[in-house]
Amino acid sequence: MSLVVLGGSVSPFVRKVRVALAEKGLDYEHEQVNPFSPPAGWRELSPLGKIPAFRDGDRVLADSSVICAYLERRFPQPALYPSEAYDYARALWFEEYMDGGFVPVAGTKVFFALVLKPLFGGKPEADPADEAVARKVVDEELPSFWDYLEGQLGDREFFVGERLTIADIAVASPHINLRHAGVSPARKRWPRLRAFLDRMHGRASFKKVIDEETPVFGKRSVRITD
Ligand SMILES: N[C@@H](CCC(=O)N[C@@H](CS)C(=O)NCC(=O)O)C(=O)O
Repeated sequence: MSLVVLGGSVSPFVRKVRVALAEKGLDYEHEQVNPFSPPAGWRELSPLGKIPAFRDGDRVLADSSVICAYLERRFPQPALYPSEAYDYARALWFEEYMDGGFVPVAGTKVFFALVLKPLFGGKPEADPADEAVARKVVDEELPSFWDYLEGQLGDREFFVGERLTIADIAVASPHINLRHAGVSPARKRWPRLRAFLDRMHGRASFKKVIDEETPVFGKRSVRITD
């Protein structure tokens, strides 16, 4: 068996696949691919040009949600998707809420501006104008996502059912990008969500990727939330 994840570690979508593989106890190879300067033939692996792509022997797939769904059928245990119909759909909903709703806001307007842009530009700090925009997004756009997540989680340990699902992985993954940018949901206002993130980021599957990424991406000196 040879499983290969292709895509830069810092992508929340690549991370989602890597954490799912780790939670299933699967070994895999990881090839770093920058979607903005991809290797020759990249579109044959990823027709939309995005990361991640995935290889299982001579089978090729793209899109983190598709890859995770494939992994679930191919390696059913431990299950990362609930079996009950409504719970299953709810888990998919949280995955979509994060991938399609949260990441476009948090990833581009905060993480890219505060971390990747200065890093690629060889600058020690973010551009003050970008930082001002990021602060505004953190103050005005992210709270409604965090309010929703806090309410949906309630007093439970996981977002859907009694054990870890793809919903939890999808919620926790892009919050690592925010963490690299010095941003987290404030403990006082979103205590359950923040405790959930602490629990998730402390799991071996997440800790491994965090330990790998933090020396490269987590060097910001400015923290814009507590
Ligand atoms: N729905 C896709 C989204 C993947 C995605 O947007 N990846 C970003 C990096 S985080 C990318 O490859 N961007 C390059 C581009 O849009 O050309 C998934 O879940 O895999």
